[in-house]
Amino acid sequence: MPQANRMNRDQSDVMNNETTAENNEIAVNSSAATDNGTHIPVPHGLDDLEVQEWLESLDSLLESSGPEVATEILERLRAHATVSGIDLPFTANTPYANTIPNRLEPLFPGDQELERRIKSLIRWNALAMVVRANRVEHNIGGHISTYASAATLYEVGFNHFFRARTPEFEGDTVYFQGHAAPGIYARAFLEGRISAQKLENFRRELKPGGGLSSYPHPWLMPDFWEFPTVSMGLSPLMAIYQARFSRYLEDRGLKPATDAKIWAFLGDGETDEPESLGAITLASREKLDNLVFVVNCNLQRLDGPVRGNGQIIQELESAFRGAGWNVIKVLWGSEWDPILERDTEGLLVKRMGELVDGEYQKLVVESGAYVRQHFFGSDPRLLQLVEPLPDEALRRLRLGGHDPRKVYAAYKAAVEHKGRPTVILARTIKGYGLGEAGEGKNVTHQQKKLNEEELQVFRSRFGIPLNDQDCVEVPFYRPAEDSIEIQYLRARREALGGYVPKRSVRVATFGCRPRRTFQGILRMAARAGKSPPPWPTSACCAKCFVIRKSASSSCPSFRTRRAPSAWNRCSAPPEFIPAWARNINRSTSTP
Ligand SMILES: Cc1ncc(C[n+]2csc(CCOP(=O)(O)OP(=O)(O)O)c2C)c(N)n1
Repeated sequence: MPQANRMNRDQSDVMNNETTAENNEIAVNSSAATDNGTHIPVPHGLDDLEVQEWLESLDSLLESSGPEVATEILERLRAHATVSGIDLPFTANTPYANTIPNRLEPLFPGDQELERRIKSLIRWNALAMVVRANRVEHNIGGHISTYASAATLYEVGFNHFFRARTPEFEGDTVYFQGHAAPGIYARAFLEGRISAQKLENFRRELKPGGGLSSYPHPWLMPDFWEFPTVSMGLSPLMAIYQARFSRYLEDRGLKPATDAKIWAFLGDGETDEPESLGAITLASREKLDNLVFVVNCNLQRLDGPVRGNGQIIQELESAFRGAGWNVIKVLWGSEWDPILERDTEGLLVKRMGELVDGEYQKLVVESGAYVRQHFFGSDPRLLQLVEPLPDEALRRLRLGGHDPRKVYAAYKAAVEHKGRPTVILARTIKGYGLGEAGEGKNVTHQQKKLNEEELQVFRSRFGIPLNDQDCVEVPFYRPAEDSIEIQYLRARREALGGYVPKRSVRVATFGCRPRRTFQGILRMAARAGKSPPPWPTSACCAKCFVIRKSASSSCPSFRTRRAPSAWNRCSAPPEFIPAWARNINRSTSTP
């Protein structure tokens, strides 16, 4: 097929938001003008003007009636097309574009510049922790690149979304991607919750003064981590069941209904673990709108691309949409918006969807001139769109997962979404900011040491106030307690109820039964001699259970509905008391 024809078919694909079926015949409108080589004939005699009119009428509908009405009309058109005999090809994919367009983005509520400075300090300390540990002990391990790619995804969460547990509110539950742990420690260091000594002993918890575990684990750090999230695949599966259990407790009146969310952060490579996607249909079947997945799509895993010859983001989108999830793609940063705006023909979005991940990874490590030639250069009209931009600006076109405004918009839409769980597919660069030391490179996952020059480049890029000499020592850096950064960071956490992650144990305790309670059983067991049968143990347990049910001094199980007065003596925190019991808590009436 000649290039010109292929392009026109592609263009109509974008309009349809579909992949054109292979058997769709393309009739070339040979009479269409080819002015300066950019006007290309379109199929079935449809000309550009007609396409433009359809697009404009959709735009005006959007403007006058909003996205809900526009969606309804498109759905009706689709249904009408089907009954009219048009065999629309099936696709679970939307174009390779942001789900939330620029014009529907909410205002970013924070101080973006200040948040960037805080994030830069966290980046530096996370890197310093791994580099220092590996200087002291060769091959101690740890990961720099995972957090480097996910920093914005976490910081927007910490500054605006993750609510801590308070006496009044159960708090959000956050499953952190295990390999991003250095960044979470580095934030806790700025918050004043983890000492420099502990950072120094990363991965060496038994050193004098204590250290930090490689990955999240409540056994190893019982006051900090709430869940283990490595091996990969654990957190998505646990998050689904956590969200479901939360709803179970609410539906049975065992805890008050709240809008608390369960967040799970995972890597795109991690989604290949069978546990990761194994229960996603359960989440949609149960309508778990208290659940948000954030997939950090840096397109890489251990030593290469997740899908060199395909598109992991599109693949995940169809898997999650097919399973009934709300999918939000955050692919392109704000710098792309004016270019997209100039592109009235949808050519850029089409082009974005053409590249496979291996090609995108190549663009990440190349110059702006290369991006111009090999990405925009596929069509003279695309080249025209970026003509005013210098090469350096093309190299610096950010991806969506590194843009706080885009990430904020996605998180806000996710927490407000009703009736379905949400997955956010955020595109990032693995090793973001490492430059020659590993930004977007296949080796980046294993990067644990940086040379002097690489450290200085990183320091300068993120504006860390260390001179050339000091910076090669990779010291931990924390601004003064009264600095604007620390004040801001503390204020944000205060507004969200406190620090996260933080593990606190709240188990209702049961008093010890007096020995005489079990006297009869013990006497009979004694008669059995040295090796009593197993029944005395179970008899003791049964006795405890009976006592618990009658709630003489413990929490009744919810089956004690017939004995509500038991709740009067219950020492459980109020949110554990069922709604029906709370109402009658001070009365003696039976519900
Ligand atoms: C079950 C399991 N298999 C393999 C590993 C080894 N491993 C550690 S990190 C990693 C790649 C992670 O890739 P991805 O999920 O894309 O995260 P990224 O670091 O790129 O953000 C692998 C395979 C593991 N930790 N757990």
